[in-house]
Amino acid sequence: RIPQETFTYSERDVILYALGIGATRQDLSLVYESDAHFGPLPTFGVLPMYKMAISYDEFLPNYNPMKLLHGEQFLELHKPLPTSGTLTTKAQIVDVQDKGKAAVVVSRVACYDESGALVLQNESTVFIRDSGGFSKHPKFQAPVPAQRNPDATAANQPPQRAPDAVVRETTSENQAALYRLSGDYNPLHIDPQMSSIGGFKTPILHGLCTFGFAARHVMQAFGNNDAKFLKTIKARFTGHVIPGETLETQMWLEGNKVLFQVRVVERDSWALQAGAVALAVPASQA
Ligand code: HDC
Repeated sequence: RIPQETFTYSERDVILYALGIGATRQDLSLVYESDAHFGPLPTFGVLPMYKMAISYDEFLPNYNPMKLLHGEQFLELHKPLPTSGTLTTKAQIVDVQDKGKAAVVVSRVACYDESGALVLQNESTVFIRDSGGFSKHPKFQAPVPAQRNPDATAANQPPQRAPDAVVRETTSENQAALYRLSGDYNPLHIDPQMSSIGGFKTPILHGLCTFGFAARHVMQAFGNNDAKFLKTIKARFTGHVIPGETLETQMWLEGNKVLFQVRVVERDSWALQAGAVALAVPASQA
């Protein structure tokens, strides 16, 4: 277990996050505190995770933070997020897997409001290159993985038909420089000297920034920007994004889910796959 933390945020943080994931001055409900519908996008709920510090070097061999990539993200919302407030976060390691060349670690952060009610839960998977092989150690004991919500591990294979909705948006060359102010100060996203240790000549975009773009696209296309629309959201990061590249979110409405994936247009490569939003309120294709 990792110690309990608190996460306090203001309307300013809500606006900064929205700008970080590509909202503009026209998205008044996301960037203007006096708008009648002002409030955080549901994916604002990933931010308390950044306060938790896992000492990977205590249990992984050969750990180098520049070799860590965000692999997957799952967010489950139990209550709408207020426009400001304090959440208490409790974190735990859910699973550690040896992938041979890499280690995969899944951690969970649950957030409670001041009344003690569960507001949201995050599960974050990191993929740490060159940190695998530890299961061959004679003293290694495989951890018992914690139970997970089936939405967190769903394959979310999109159907064969053409997408029901597609949104294309070009990120800014300063996207990562702006997004990091929401709490992920990892040098991989800003410092070319550090990112090149991780194999990227140019610093790459935060996975959760791409995740936020995609969530905003799904909310626009199917959710009428209603924050209550989203119950859970999950995705796997399958390729990096360079700030300034164009993201194309492809979406399919399938029962109570919107399946989605994100393509980098310039390189025709996947950034995010196996994505799904489980709906709390029925979709109305906007
Ligand atoms: O998919 C490859 C890749 O490059 N993905 C993109 C990664 C990326 O750009 N992420 C976003 C930017 S990094 C970031 O935002 C960091 C951030 O600052 C800090 C994280 C914050 C966390 C929250 C705070 C707590 C790559 C390299 C990930 C994998 O590709 P390959 O090496 O080709 O893997 P492959 O051979 O296909 O598979 C090997 C085994 O690993 C599993 N796997 C693959 N991709 C995974 C993954 N598991 C989880 N997540 C992924 N994305 C495969 O299933 C396979 O397992 P098995 O052998 O058991 O089938």
